[in-house]
Amino acid sequence: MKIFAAEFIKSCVSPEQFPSGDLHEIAFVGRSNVGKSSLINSLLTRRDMAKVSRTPGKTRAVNVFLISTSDPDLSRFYLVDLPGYGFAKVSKSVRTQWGPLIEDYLIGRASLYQVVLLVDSRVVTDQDRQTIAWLRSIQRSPLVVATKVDKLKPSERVRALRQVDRDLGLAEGETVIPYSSVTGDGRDRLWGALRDAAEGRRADTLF
Ligand SMILES: Nc1nc2c(ncn2[C@@H]2O[C@H](COP(=O)(O)OP(=O)(O)OP(=O)(O)O)[C@@H](O)[C@H]2O)c(=O)[nH]1
Ligand SMILES: [Mg+2]
Repeated sequence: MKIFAAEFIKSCVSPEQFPSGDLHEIAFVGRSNVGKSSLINSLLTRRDMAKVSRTPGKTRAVNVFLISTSDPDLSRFYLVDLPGYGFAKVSKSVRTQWGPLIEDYLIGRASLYQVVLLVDSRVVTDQDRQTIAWLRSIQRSPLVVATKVDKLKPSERVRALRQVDRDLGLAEGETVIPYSSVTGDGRDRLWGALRDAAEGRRADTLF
């Protein structure tokens, strides 16, 4: 699959700024600093598409990118980078502004067809567990990606991924996709899963 174009469209701080809903969307959710923006760059093989920072709380708006690829199921779609949750250091007013924006977006967005939840492959937190429970409760069962696997020794990897699976209480048939934005490990698998989801969505619309 070739990525023909990847273009930053806009940064939204209120629902009126969300795109008109003319294309399907894939959104990336996860704790601050878990590696969402890095993963988006790695997935798109673009260095600086989404802004990455060592300081948690870098992404503060709903950032929308327009992607076109050679895959018929993913020929044109929006990729959405959401601000991270669980970053205590941002001011309370900023936090109360973020929460509802993300919640509104995830609950109400008709053109959103796949949520990708990122968790750190080395540690799943209570907030990650609450987030997956909440996503399930609003019928948005996510695709789960375990980030930063390059930080695990090869010998630790299988055990760590099993732990993530257990900690999140994944059901039969739900899997964790290991990913490293440093090595590109997991890129093909994640694209494959996104393609499968898009295919499923097309079948849904047809029947
Ligand atoms: N070793 C390693 N470091 C990573 C990986 N992905 C991200 N990082 C580092 O983790 C830090 C946070 O990455 P970001 O991509 O900005 O994280 P984010 O989830 O977008 O963070 P917020 O925008 O604050 O929500 C940066 O220092 C990255 O370089 C990875 O796969 N491996
Ligand atoms: Mg970010």
